[in-house]
Formats: sequence, structure tokens, C-alpha cells
Amino acid sequence: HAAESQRTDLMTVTCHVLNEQTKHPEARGDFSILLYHIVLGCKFVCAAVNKAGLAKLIGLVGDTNVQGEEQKKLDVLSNQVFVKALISSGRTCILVSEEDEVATFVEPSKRGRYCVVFDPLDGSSNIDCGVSVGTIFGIYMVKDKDTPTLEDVLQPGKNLLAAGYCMYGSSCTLVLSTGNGVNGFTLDPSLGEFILTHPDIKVPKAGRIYSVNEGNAKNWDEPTAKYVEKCKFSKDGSFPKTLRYIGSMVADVHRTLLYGGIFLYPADKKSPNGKLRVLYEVFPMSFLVEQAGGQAFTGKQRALDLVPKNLHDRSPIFLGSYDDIEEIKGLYAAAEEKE
Ligand code: P6P
Repeated sequence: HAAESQRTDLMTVTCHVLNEQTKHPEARGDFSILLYHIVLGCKFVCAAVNKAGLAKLIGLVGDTNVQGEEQKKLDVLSNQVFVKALISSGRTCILVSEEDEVATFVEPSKRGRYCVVFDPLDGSSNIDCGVSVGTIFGIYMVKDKDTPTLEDVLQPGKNLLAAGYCMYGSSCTLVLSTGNGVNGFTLDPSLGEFILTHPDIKVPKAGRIYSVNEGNAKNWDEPTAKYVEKCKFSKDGSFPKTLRYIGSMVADVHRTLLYGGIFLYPADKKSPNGKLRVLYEVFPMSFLVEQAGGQAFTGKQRALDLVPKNLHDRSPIFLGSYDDIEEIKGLYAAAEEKE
């Protein structure tokens, strides 16, 4: 029966979202319609990413330069897909994309109450070698849809209503939270449906994996350097941790959510704010990790408490198992006291 208990209801993401909606009797279905269009965008990009990979492998798109051109177009194509899908939903009023320098203000006739921040194809430099890439998104409520301003998207991550990512890899996996825990869905291409495969994801309380780009070690600050040293050469005789670093945030965070451990993109002397973007990388992933019982920390504060000043602000980020983040928070607190 154990195997039976592991199995989940035969549930699609659309049914799951509608079930969530029934918990809000006042809901008019706008949020469900918005999520439906985000899911539609994910299905479209999944097909495009897989086809582009194959097209490159069998040379359908001409020589390397053209192929290189083709691959770069995937970023642009994915962005266009999500912008179109979000505007078509009729439920959005401001869109912030990693691909666009400025925010998109939806025309009044098609405007809704939600602001969506997203990275349409994060990690796309990895496509050529077949590494998983993904779409990352977060959803805020606008204060007044008739007078939307940038203030509506420069909100702390704790104000997010929902966040998620879609990972395009060996399978297409959508991980979503609307504020009541985290659920994972896997696309069944024959049905064109995302089926619930990872109900109620919880990050293990402590992990055996650390995930960081060791190539930046010479530039790390002391707390990060100390933490990583401890992962490799623990003083208390415990086993060293395992290093797993894919270099594609969606893949590294997905593994951290399921297996536990810690993902770090710290500040360093070259990049005092780290590399990852607050609105459409740090916030959505931090929201998901907290909803799954883990923590997300910037080195100074809880990541979701950060208030972004500009659309493309960056922040250092440490996220993952509750206990692992407690440890690095302790090292940063001790360094703070010494200052
Ligand atoms: P580095 C991919 O380019 C990305 O934005 C994230 O997906 C990933 O976590 C990070 O950058 C990798 O950065 O400097 O380790 O190559």
C-alpha cells in the first residue's frame, strides 16, 4: 500500500487552481484565468524549447552562426509568448520581464488587476548543451488598475499572491504556489495537461548538498567563505557535504526544493549585489522555498522583506533547508557584531 499512498489524485493544474479558487467565495475567477494563461505560455515555450534543441542537433536551422542566432531567438520568442498570453488574459495591467528594460503597461481596454514579473527563459545560455532551463514568474495585485504605476511592481516579495517556475528539461515540470503550500505538475504531452505529480512539496529541514559557483570563491566575503569551508572540511567530524551546481537557477532550486540543501548566489567583490535579479528570480524562488518550509536570506535580511528600488535590481541570495539557512544567518550575524 506504501506505493499506493505515494500516488496522487489524477489532478490537472487547471483543476487544482479552480479548487483553490473555491476557497475564496468572493473570487470572480480572474486569478484562475490569469494562471490558465501562464500555463498556456509554459506549454508553448516547452514545445519551442524542445523543437529548437532538436532543430539545432539535426542542423535544421543552417550553420552554427544561424543556429546560434536561432538559439538566441528562443529568449525573444519566449518573451513574446508570455507577453501575448498575459495581455490576452485580460487580467494584467503591468508586466515586468527580464527581457525588457522598461515595464509594459497594458492598454486600458485589456487591463486587469494583476502585475506579473517574469523571466521568460532563465538560464537560456545552457540550451545548447541540453541543460534544463525555465520560466520564473511572480504575481502581485495592483493598488488601482485605473492608475497603475511602477510602485505596483516595486513591492517587497512578501506581497506576492503567487509564484512559480516551469522547468524545461527531460520532462516539463511546473511548480506553483498560490500561498497555500507548493505543488508540482508534470506535462503529459499526449494530453497537453500538467498532471499533479509532486503534491505539497516540503523542503527537507536540513540538507547534505550545497550549490554555489566555486569559481567565484576568491571574491566571496568572510561569512560565505567560512560556510563553504565548513561544508567541505567540517570540524565536528561530520561528513563533508556534496556540491551540486548546474548553473541554471530553475534546475538548482528545483533540486533544492526536492532534495534539500542550500543554494547560494552570494555577493562578491566584483558584484556587491550578487548576480540574480530581485523581482523575477530571487522573489519568486524565495516565495516558493518559504511556502515549502524552507528559508530565503540575502545576507542581511529575509529575502521577501527586501523592497526593490528598480525593476532589474539584483540581490545576493541564500535559500533552501531551514537549518542550513539558520547556519549561514548565524555566520552573517557574527560578522555583523564584529564590525
Ligand atoms: P554563474 C543563468 O545565466 C543565471 O541567470 C541563473 O539561471 C543561474 O543560477 C546563474 O545565472 C548562474 O550564474 O555566474 O554561476 O554562471
